Amino acid sequence: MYTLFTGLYKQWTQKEEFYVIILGLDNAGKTTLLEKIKSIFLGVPGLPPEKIGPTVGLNMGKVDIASTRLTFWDLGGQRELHSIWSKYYSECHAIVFVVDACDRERLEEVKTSFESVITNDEVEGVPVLMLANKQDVPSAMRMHEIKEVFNPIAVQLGAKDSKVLGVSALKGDGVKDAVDWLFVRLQRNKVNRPPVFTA
Ligand SMILES: Nc1nc2c(ncn2[C@@H]2O[C@H](COP(=O)(O)OP(=O)(O)OP(=O)(O)O)[C@@H](O)[C@H]2O)c(=O)[nH]1
Ligand SMILES: [Mg+2]
Repeated sequence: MYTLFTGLYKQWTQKEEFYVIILGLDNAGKTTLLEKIKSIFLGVPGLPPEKIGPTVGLNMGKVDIASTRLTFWDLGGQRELHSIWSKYYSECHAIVFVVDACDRERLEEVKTSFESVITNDEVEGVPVLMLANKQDVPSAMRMHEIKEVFNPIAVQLGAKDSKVLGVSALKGDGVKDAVDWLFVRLQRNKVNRPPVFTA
């Protein structure tokens, strides 16, 4: 009896947890995004932008939506840290790839990096959300420009759920929509990548 009740209690109190990795080149705005997600969904002020430095290891943030927990892993984007990204592929449930839409000079580098992520066998079937960040800057590439560049690559995603959204991680514009998109796709993709359960 004890076991039965314990089991039921656990079932009622446990949350489904999904892991979301945030990737992209250095300076794309990944940590700023994570801080904004935390401030929107946890209702507490995130780290002020001037206190955010380049990420050397990783940052983590947990957000609960209803009975679901989204755990975000923000990984460092400097070139020498890219080899670490793949260690998270087999366990992740979704990928957010952040692009600095103001940085036209590094577009080729971004394309190569994005392509190597999405064509890795270990991310097979994982939803991919590309965020064209820094849309608050007037000179930033707009959505049609970004899509023109990345849609030919995204074709390789095959059956994977994917989307390109414009955001400003700094101001918060589009950030809630981005997390909402992820939430729906994570639920929809449970058969391919089941959640883990957490107390
Ligand atoms: N104007 C503008 N600046 C932004 C935005 N998001 C980030 N930044 C700025 O871009 C710079 C880099 O932001 P980070 O969040 O540290 O970038 P990162 O991708 O985490 O960089 P690494 O940790 O090195 O991989 C900082 O100066 C941010 O204030 C945005 O939406 N708009
Ligand atoms: Mg960072």
